[in-house]
Amino acid sequence: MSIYWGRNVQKSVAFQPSTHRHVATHCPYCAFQCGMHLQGSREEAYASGNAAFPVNKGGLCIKGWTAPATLSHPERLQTPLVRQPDGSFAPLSWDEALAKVVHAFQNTQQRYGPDAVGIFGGGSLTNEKAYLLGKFARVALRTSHIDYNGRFCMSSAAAASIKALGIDRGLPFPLEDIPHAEVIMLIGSNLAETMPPFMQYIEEQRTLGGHLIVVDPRFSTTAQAATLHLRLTPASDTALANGLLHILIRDGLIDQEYIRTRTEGFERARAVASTYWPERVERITGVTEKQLQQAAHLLGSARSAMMLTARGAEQQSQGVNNVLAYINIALALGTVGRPYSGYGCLTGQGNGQGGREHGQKADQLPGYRKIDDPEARHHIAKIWGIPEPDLPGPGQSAYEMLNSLGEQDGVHTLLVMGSNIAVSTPHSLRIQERLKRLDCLIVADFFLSETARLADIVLPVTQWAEEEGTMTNLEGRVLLRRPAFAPPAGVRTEIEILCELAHRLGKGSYFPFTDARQVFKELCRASAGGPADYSGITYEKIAMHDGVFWPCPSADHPGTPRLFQQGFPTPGGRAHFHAIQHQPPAEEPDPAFPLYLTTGRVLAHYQSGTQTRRVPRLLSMQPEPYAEVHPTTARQYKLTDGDHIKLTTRRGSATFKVKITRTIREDTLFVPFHWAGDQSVNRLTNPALDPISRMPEFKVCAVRIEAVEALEEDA
Ligand SMILES: Nc1nc2c(c(=O)[nH]1)N[C@H]1C(S)=C(S)[C@@H](COP(=O)(O)OP(=O)(O)OC[C@H]3O[C@@H](n4cnc5c(=O)[nH]c(N)nc54)[C@H](O)[C@@H]3O)O[C@H]1N2
Ligand SMILES: Nc1nc2c(c(=O)[nH]1)N[C@H]1C(S)=C(S)[C@@H](COP(=O)(O)OP(=O)(O)OC[C@H]3O[C@@H](n4cnc5c(=O)[nH]c(N)nc54)[C@H](O)[C@@H]3O)O[C@H]1N2
Ligand code: SF4
Ligand SMILES: [Mo]
Repeated sequence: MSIYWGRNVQKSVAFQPSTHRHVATHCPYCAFQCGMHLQGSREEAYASGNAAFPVNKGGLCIKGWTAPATLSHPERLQTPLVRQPDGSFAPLSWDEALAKVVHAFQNTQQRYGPDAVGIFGGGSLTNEKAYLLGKFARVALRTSHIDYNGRFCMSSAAAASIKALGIDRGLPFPLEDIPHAEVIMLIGSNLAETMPPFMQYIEEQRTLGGHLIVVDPRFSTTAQAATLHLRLTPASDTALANGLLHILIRDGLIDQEYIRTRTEGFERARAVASTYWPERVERITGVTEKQLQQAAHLLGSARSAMMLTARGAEQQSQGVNNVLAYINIALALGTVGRPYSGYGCLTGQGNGQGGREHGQKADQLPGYRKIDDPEARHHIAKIWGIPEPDLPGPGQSAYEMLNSLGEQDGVHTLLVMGSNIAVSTPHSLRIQERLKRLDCLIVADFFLSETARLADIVLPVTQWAEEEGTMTNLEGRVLLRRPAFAPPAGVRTEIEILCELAHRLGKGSYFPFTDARQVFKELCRASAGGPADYSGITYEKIAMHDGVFWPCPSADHPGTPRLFQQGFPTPGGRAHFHAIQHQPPAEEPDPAFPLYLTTGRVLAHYQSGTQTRRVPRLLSMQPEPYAEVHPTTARQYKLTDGDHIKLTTRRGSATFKVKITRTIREDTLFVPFHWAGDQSVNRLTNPALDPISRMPEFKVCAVRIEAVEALEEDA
C-alpha cells in the first residue's frame, strides 16, 4: 500500500468514534468519490473507508480521513453576513439577507437588463443543486450568464470527446476494467497525489504484467510508478501525440479494419502525422526518438490499451487539440469500445462529471443538451412550464464573464455558489479588481473564502455530511450523498435558498421543491432523451446497486457501465479523427521571462484550499506553497532549499519557498495553486483561452525568478 492512501488506517484520523452507528456516504472532495463511513457526532465525527463500496474498496487518502474536521470548524459560517459601510461584515437575519439579494438582482436588472445578473457555480455542487442553479438562472432570473468552475477543469477534454466520439462521459468504462489493460498511458495526470486510491487499480494492472506510460514534464509521484516516463517540454502534447501516431503508422501497428469500419477522417490525420517524423518531434518535445519508439511499440503491440488524459494536457490554450491528437491514437489502434481499452478523461471535482451535465454551463441545458438546439429548448421549456422563447440563449464562458464584470454590457450583480474564484482563476489580480467593480457580489459558502471576503452578502450553507443529494463520479456512476449529522442552526441548503429566492422574485410556482429528492425527480424527467439520460435512476436504485451508470433511460434499465461497444453517438455512428498541427503555447520563455511555469496540485490540499487549509493535519503536512526548481537552475540563481523567491510574470508577482528537486526540468518551475494572497500562483498564470473550450492556460506561461528573500519569514 502506498504512503499516499490506505484502507481504514485508524491511527490517521483525528477523532475516535463515540457511537457505533454509522452512515455510508462519500468524501466531499475529488471525483473518485470514495465511499466513506461517518460515525460519531458532527462535533466529533470520524471517517473510515467503506470496504463494501466497489470504487475505493475501503481506501481513502489523507484528505478523506480528515474531512470531518471541516464540519465543526470554529470558522464555520453560521449566519448570513452583510458588508457594512466601514468594510466590515455584520450578521443579519435570513429574511433580511434574502431581501437584500432580491433587491440587488432586481435593481441591477432594472438598470441594465436581465443579462446584467450572473451566476457562477461549481463542480462540488450535487446534481440537484447544479440543476436547480441552471433553472434558477434561466427561469427565475432569465439571464443567459451562468457558468462554472468546470470550465477551468475538464472542459477541453469534454469538447474533444464530443467532437471525436459524440459524447463526453469522463471514463466510458468502469474502473474495474483498468487492471486488465495491458498498457495504460496517463497524460498530464498525477493520480498518485490527486486520486491516491486510484493507484490500487494501477498497482493491480502492474502485477498482472501491464505497463504504465506517464506523459508529464515532471517526474511526478505518478511518473515514479511508471514503466516509461515521457518528460515532454510543457505544452508540446500535440507534437508528441502526432509523433507517436507517425511511428504507429510507419511500423504497421494500426488497426486498418477498425479505422475502415468505425471511423472517419483518418486520411487527413495520417497526412498530418506523416510530417511529424521522430527527429522533428524530439526537437519540439525533448522526448528522445528511442523513447518515442518504445512508447509507440508498447501501445501498438498491446491487445488492450487505454489512454487517459487529465489537466496537464487539457489546461492549455491548445487543450482541445491536445486531447483530439491523443484520441487519434486511441482510434488508430482500434481501442475505443473494445474491452479494457479506449480513451478517458480523469474528471477532477467531486461532482465534476454531474456538474457538467445538468445545465450550469453557459451553453447547456439539463441532460447534457445544447442550449442552441431547438429540440432541446422545446423539451426543457415544456418540463419547466415556460414558453420556449423565454429561455435565454448561450451566455459567456467563465473567464470571459468574470473579465467583463462591471463593464457597461457585462454582469453587475453576481451570485457565486461553490467556487473560490478570487484564488482559482488565472490572472487573479485582475479578476479580484473586476469583482470589486460589481454593484453586488453574493457568495454562498460554509467558510469565509477569499471570494466571500470580497462579497457584499454572504449566505452560509450546509456541508456534505449534512445534506442529501447525488454526485456522479469520474466513471459516470451516479452516487448517493447521505446526511449523517444535523447542520448547525443558522445555515440553509442551497435548495432552500434558491427556492426561497425564486419565490421572492415572483417565480415560486416553478420552484416547488422542499428537498433534493423532489429536485432529482424533475432532473430525471428533464434529462430524459438527452445524452446524459438519468430518467431511470432513483435514490433507491442507486442505494441498491452501489451507484448507477448513465445513460439509464428507463426504470428497468440497469445503467450503462461501458459506452461505444456498438457504435458512436455521432450523426453517422462513426468516430472522428482530427488533423491537428502542433501550435506553441500563448506565451513562451524569452530573455525577459526565461523559464516555463506550470501549476497543479499536492496531496494534502484541495483546490483553492478553503477547506483543506482549515484542516490542521493537512496544513501541518503542507503549510505553504513551494516552487520546484531543478538543482542546475538553483545553482544558476544561487538558490538554496528553503529560500523564498519572488516569481514574476507579465501579470504579477508572488512569493514561494524554494524546493530543489531533480523531478522538475531545468527549464521549468512548478507551483501548486492551493494558497491565496502573496502565495497565490494564479497571480502569475495566463488567461489565454482555448478557442473552443474557453479553457485558460493554467499549465504554461513564461516566468522569471525576480528576487531571493532568504531571510524573509513566511508570508
Ligand atoms: N490532492 C488533490 N487532489 C485533487 C485535487 C486537488 O486540488 N488536490 N483536485 C481535483 C481536481 S478538481 C482535479 S481537476 C484533478 C486534477 O488532477 P491532475 O490533472 O492529476 O492534477 P494537476 O496537478 O493539476 O496536473 C497533473 C500533471 O500535469 C502535468 N503537466 C504540466 N504541464 C503539462 C503539459 O504541458 N503536458 C502534460 N502532459 N502534462 C503537464 C503536471 O506536471 C502535473 O503533474 O485532481 C482532483 N484531485
Ligand atoms: N493555477 C491553477 N489554477 C487552477 C487549476 C490549476 O491546475 N492551476 N485548476 C483549476 C481547476 S481544475 C478547478 S476544478 C478550479 C477549482 O477551484 P475553485 O472553483 O475555487 O474550487 P474550490 O476551491 O473547490 O472552491 C469551492 C468553494 O466552494 C465551497 N464549497 C464546497 N462545496 C460547496 C457546496 O456544496 N456549496 C457551496 N455553496 N459551496 C461549496 C468551498 O468552501 C470553496 O470555497 O481551479 C482551477 N484553477
Ligand atoms: S479526496 Fe478523493 S481520493 Fe481522497 S478520500 Fe476523498 S474522494 Fe477519495
Ligand atoms: Mo478540476
